Amino acid sequence: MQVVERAHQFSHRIAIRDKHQTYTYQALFDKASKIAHHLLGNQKDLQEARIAFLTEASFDYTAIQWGIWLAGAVAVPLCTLHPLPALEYVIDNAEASILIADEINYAKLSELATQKKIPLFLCSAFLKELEAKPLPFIEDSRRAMILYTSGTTNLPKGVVSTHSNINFQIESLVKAWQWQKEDHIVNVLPLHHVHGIINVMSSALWVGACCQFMPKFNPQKLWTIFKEGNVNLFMAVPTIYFKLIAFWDQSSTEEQNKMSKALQSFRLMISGSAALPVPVLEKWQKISGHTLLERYGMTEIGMAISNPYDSERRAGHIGQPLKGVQIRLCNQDEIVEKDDASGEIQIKGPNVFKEYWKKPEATAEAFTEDGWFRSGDIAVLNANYYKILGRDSVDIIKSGGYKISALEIEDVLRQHEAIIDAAVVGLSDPEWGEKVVACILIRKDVPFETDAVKSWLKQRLAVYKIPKHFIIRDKLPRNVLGKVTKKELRTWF
Ligand code: MLC
Ligand code: AMP
Repeated sequence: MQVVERAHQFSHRIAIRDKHQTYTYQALFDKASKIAHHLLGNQKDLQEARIAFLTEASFDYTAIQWGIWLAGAVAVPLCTLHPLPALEYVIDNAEASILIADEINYAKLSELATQKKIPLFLCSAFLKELEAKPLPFIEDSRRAMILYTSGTTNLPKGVVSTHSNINFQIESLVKAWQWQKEDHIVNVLPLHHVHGIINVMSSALWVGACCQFMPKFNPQKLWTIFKEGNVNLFMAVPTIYFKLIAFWDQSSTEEQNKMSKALQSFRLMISGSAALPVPVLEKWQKISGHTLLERYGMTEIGMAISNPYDSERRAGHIGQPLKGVQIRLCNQDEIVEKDDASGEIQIKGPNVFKEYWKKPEATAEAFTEDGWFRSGDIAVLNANYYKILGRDSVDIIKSGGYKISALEIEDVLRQHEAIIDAAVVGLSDPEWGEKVVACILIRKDVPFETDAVKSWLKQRLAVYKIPKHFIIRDKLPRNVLGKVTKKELRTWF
């Protein structure tokens, strides 16, 4: 919880700018303490109770996260894009005992909260002054946050990080990317994943910098913010750079000049969460004069590998291990010793998560016998720089930076009355990195209409998981064991 404790060093500096106003570190800490007192009620320490919260990216989001930590509880940020069944899954799985929502999202949770008899607080309820009692002392080894991530199982798993994991994850980035209190970053990323939470928001707040929230990414509005001249640091997924480039391309020459000029004063621009295509890096270089710094991470480990801040940033490569993080490549349990030979990236270090929530078997499977975390990403070491080659599972798709499980989508598709069977794959795509597509087998006696199926899916899955294309076939490609051969399926599209 060092990020919260450090706030006292920067009391009068601006911590957050959201759509309403700016807030100092003092205001942030005061609000967080007030929330902690409300949550504690008569208790001395919430003892790692899970508190799930649904708010847009704002001052309230940060104050709630800090308030939960100050009260000794575990923060479970919910995704504002999720439909009710997906939110319910997280709330149930995390066994949340308290829910919090802002005004925009309160109605979405209220029926669920009543049904489950879980108290639901509205952010504004925390305004009332309460008697300030001492707050609990929180050991760094305690659980701090659960983020849900899709994997090779059909339902997302809760990744539990301790305070000590989070402290390390933030501090390693602060050092590697030379964060300074004069920095001002605009955060356009969702706040239920490490990229937005750790790399952007928490790193800024660690050093006394300003984090400006833009809750819904919009290329035009983001270019306007860049042109205002306050922001000097930016981090995003490759799809966002792709969309910024598309907007720049369709602007007038005069406007393009203004946009490019605005980027000249930036200190640093970073890309991650998915492979940065070299043409995007090169085009951004032309537009902005900046070579994007590409880095590699994962919900379970925060960031692990990064191109250097002040020496060569190599296109198509993710760089070198961050200080204090150990990396090795393994091929079928053999450690890869030779350059140019590929293997799975395995990670060890204080950044690595504690466990998958209530899933001891999945946790054990995720580690080797000698304690290295298996990422599932295949890489090679090329003259001192790691390069990602792919993933060991065809069932994991990365679209616009979101990790998506093909199995989860297939399971939901099979529940549709017109669908007998389904297989989902990711197709390489310049905008999204990978695009979700589905091959389905349909019943002859039930009418089938793609748009209707998409609307039906939107009630059950986050919008970014909805397949962009469907093809209808009589059978799926299968191997002799009856398993769908997804590599072959890809060629059908
Ligand atoms: C939106 N859409 C997507 C999508 N996002 N489709 C596929 N993949 C996505 N990621 C669809 C919508 O469903 C909609 O479809 C259409 O695109 C327009 O929606 P939108 O909401 O206007 O899109 P936009 O705001 O432009 O969103 C794009 C985006 C967003 C790139 C800003 O996807 C995003 O915020 N991605 C970041 C995810 C992230 O933070 N990942 C980090 C995970 S942590 P339709 O059909 O309705 O028009 C991690 C570790 C690490 O990976 O290393 O960092
Ligand atoms: P998530 O589980 O959402 O945290 O996503 C983590 C995954 O994103 C990693 O396992 C990688 O597959 C992918 N990823 C993150 N950064 C990069 C990168 N720079 N290049 C390629 N893949 C990346």
